[in-house]
Amino acid sequence: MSRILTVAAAQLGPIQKSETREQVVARMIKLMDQAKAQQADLIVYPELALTTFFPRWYHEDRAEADHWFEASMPNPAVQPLFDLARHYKMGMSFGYAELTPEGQHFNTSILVDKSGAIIGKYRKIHLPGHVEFDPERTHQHLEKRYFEPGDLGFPVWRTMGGLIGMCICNDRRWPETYRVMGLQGVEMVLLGFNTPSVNSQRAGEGLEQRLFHHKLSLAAGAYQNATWVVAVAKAGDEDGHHLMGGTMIVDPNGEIAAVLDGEADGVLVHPCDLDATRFGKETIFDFKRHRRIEHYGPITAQVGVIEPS
Ligand code: ING
Repeated sequence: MSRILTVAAAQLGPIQKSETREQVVARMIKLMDQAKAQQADLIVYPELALTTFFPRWYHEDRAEADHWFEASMPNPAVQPLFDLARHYKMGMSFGYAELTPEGQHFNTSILVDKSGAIIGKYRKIHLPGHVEFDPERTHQHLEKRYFEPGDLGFPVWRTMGGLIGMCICNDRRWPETYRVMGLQGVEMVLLGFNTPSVNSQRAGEGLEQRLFHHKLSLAAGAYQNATWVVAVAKAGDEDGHHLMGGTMIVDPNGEIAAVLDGEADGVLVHPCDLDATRFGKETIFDFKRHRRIEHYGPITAQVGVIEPS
């Protein structure tokens, strides 16, 4: 049996500080048209898809960064995207900076079903980087300054004929991310990312090693939880700061099924058989048969390392 979900990974090239939401949405609509032409059921856009990766810019007063945030979703700037997705009967996911009515700031992604309804929301839990300006770094990565850790956990939703979850960028490096969704039976994890091509604290770590760790993290998460992983980049040079590409779709065996080359706007469409997750979930990663939770206590009992005395 096959349950095919045809997914379009919609990579965005660079978004400059000067670009408006309307200009970005117009680019996203062009990608949705391309996805429709290839019969995609679901389109996945990157992390912070509506703006430049603004956590690279330091503001003494954090409120000066609030203009990068969306105070409502949908809103007039993105409404054309929702309207077209509903017209195309296409599911959609994208990331954006969320400012809640209570004044909380999250790095968020949403899942929109084929009727255009927002059925899922995820708020980034693993925030990388730092809070204060760090002169030692070649560039700033101030996600801990501008966002709070997510407060929604790692949910999975039954939609589009399968079990779909989301995470965001740095989350993909943490096995707990995938396992919590794996324990809900996830069959496809959607994640957007904005990854600087160089390590701000280790000049020697460049694009090649960054891409290696990216693929390693996706393949491990997919294989160890028998799930598809759809990873979508915002890439290219944003105001002199380079973000890597690496948009790809990884199958439930941890194999890379499809890759999009380059750093420009583009769609990567692949028919994902959700039933390809069954073998792994029913054999080597049949959690209920193999896991030994009586030995896993430290994973949730402690945050950092406690070395033996
Ligand atoms: N970006 C990077 C990422 O996790 C990073 C930050 C890069 C952390 C490399 C560690 C190593 O891909 C975001 N936005 O999380």
